[in-house]
Amino acid sequence: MLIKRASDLKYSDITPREDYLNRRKFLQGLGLAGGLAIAGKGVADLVSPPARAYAGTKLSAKSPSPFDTTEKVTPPQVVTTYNNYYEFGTDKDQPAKNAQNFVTSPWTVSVEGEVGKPRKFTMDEILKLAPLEERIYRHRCVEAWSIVVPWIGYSLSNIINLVEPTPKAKFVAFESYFDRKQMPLWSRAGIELPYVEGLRLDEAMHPLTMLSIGMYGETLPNQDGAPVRMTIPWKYGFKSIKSLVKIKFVKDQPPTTWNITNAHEYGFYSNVNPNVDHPRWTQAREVRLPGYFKNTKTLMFNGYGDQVASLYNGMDLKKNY
Ligand SMILES: Nc1nc2c(c(=O)[nH]1)N[C@H]1C(S)=C(S)[C@@H](COP(=O)(O)O)O[C@H]1N2
Ligand SMILES: [Mo]
Repeated sequence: MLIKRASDLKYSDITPREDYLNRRKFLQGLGLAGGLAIAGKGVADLVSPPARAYAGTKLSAKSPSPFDTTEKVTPPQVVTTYNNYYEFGTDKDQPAKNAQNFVTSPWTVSVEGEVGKPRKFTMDEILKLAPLEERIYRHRCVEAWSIVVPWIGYSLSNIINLVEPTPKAKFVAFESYFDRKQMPLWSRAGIELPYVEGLRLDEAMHPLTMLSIGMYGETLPNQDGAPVRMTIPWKYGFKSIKSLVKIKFVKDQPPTTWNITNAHEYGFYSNVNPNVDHPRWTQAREVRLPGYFKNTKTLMFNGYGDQVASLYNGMDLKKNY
């Protein structure tokens, strides 16, 4: 989110990745890839990020899904090493390294607030609550890069229906796990923690709104939000909150991390919208990873307009960004 940078860098979001890849290419060119040891301190670290930066448990899930995009799936090596998870560092390659020992078991998710049947779910209960589905979604970060990921999970509506929201429930507030000890870089994140997000109840009930517990056939790696996260494919990536511990039904629009951090740049809705530029860069195009250039056209609602546009009938989406 580049909150630390004052200057208007059009490709600011891409540069770190280019540097990273060029650095890797350079080292590969020298024949140093594949974990070959060389004298320089820390270099092995740069050349050989593990092919899979996690050891997941296999999950079987129903596929294909009617929600699948037919676009090419992004290699898992990219999705597991190029992350935004500020609690574990603000550089893209930091979460894969710093979240490796993050303890995600035991884990409970508290579902509370304006509901008839509040309760805490263990991960075991969440795993068995509804049939697991694999859904290949486009995922578009507000920084103008995008990936295509086979997530595993199910519609959040399965949980919402179980807890029976009261008529007062108009919004859903989400909260991430936060632990200063396990997340020592927290003080440098530049955002208030715990990370919080929110949806309108009808957005949360939409079948595309997914509670994800895995990807690429396995449980989630820590850096991608283990053990359970949200995936909301028509909104910018920051709405898809990781390592969920609380889901609270509320009357009023809840605060959201990036809106708290910089209300001028990040709104509550944050629907992917090529017609509303970010104050510091265009949103009309994106970099499809692993790529270098913003040469992929960004689609309204990230291409999910047929399914979600009606949620916003009569709303000015330039004002409600
Ligand atoms: N708790 C938490 N959730 C988070 C973030 C974060 O920093 N902390 N980053 C968000 C942003 S900006 C994006 S783009 C996605 C990235 O998900 P990915 O790393 O699995 O691609 O996670 C979102 N969820
Ligand atoms: Mo993002």
